[in-house]
Amino acid sequence: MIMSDSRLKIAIQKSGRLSDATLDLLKKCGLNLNKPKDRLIMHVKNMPIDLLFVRDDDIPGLVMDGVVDIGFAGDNIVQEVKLKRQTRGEVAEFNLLKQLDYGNCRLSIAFPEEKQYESISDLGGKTLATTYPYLTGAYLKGQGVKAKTVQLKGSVEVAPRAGLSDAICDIVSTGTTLEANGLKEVATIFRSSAVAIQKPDLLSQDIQKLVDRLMVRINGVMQAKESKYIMLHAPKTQLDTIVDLLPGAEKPTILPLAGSEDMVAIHAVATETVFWETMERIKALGGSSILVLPIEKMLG
Ligand code: PRT
Ligand code: ZN
Repeated sequence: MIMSDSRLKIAIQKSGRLSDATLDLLKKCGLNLNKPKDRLIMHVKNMPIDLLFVRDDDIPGLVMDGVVDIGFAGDNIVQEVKLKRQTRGEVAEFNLLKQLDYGNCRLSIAFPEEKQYESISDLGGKTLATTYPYLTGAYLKGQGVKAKTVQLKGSVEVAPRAGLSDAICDIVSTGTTLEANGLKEVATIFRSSAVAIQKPDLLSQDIQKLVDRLMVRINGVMQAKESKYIMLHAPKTQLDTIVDLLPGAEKPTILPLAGSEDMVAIHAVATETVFWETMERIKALGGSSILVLPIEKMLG
């Protein structure tokens, strides 16, 4: 299978932490697709889009070189590749389309628990194992610390115990891996999430239109995830107080309730989390039949 120039080319991680969330997002945007088993390229049936399944490390470069139009990758790997390419004098441009709401993590320096650590200057003359030598090097340089980095593609957390380094700089999400390996997090150097990036060169008009449409849909999916549809019955006397309690709901719909003179129905979209406490307060004000429903898509 080959990729065609008349179709939007998107690179996503083949298998890893970002794969399912990215495929899920694209499906919610209306792309008709199933995860292929061992295929590199997949043609989306209902839209002129081709998906390229690759390793996350390759995605930023494919976008910067214009081999694909768009890529979904962790910002950590995007920034690392950018710094690496800049250092080597290679093409390192891209356009950030959207910071996404998954793949959240941080790149942190961690030190063995039993070793004394006061401040970042304690790293002077030390060796750090990391998958991100450019981001780590830039941070240390910015802090005025002269330390050495050794690049490891995996199992970074075992490097100090294996005698390969004094400390590490690795991706942390819950902190469980550091703890399990007797390491303490001493400095966060970068906060990351998945991002959608676009190649720097101009796209053809049709392809750019498709990208714009996709971005509107991505925004709609992300907005819908944060929002909830609220329906409830409220006494007319408490209407204003109850409407004020609804989080981020601007213009609620107020409807008469059949067979009731003093109660109305309120329908509203809340753009923030609706907490149990809010619902309890509404109930205490005489509200009833309080429903909080998920929203699948939002437009406009
Ligand atoms: O095969 P391929 O090269 O595509 O994948 P990969 O193995 O290099 O990457 P993968 O799938 O592990 O991660 C892809 C992206 O997910 C990363 O570039 C980050 O942007 C993001 N991400 C989010 C994470 C984590 N959370 C994460 N916890 N990437 C890695 N980890 C690892 C970390 O390296 C460490 O080993 O999980 C461990 C720490 O997790 P906690 O929860 O114990 O702190
Ligand atoms: Zn990788």
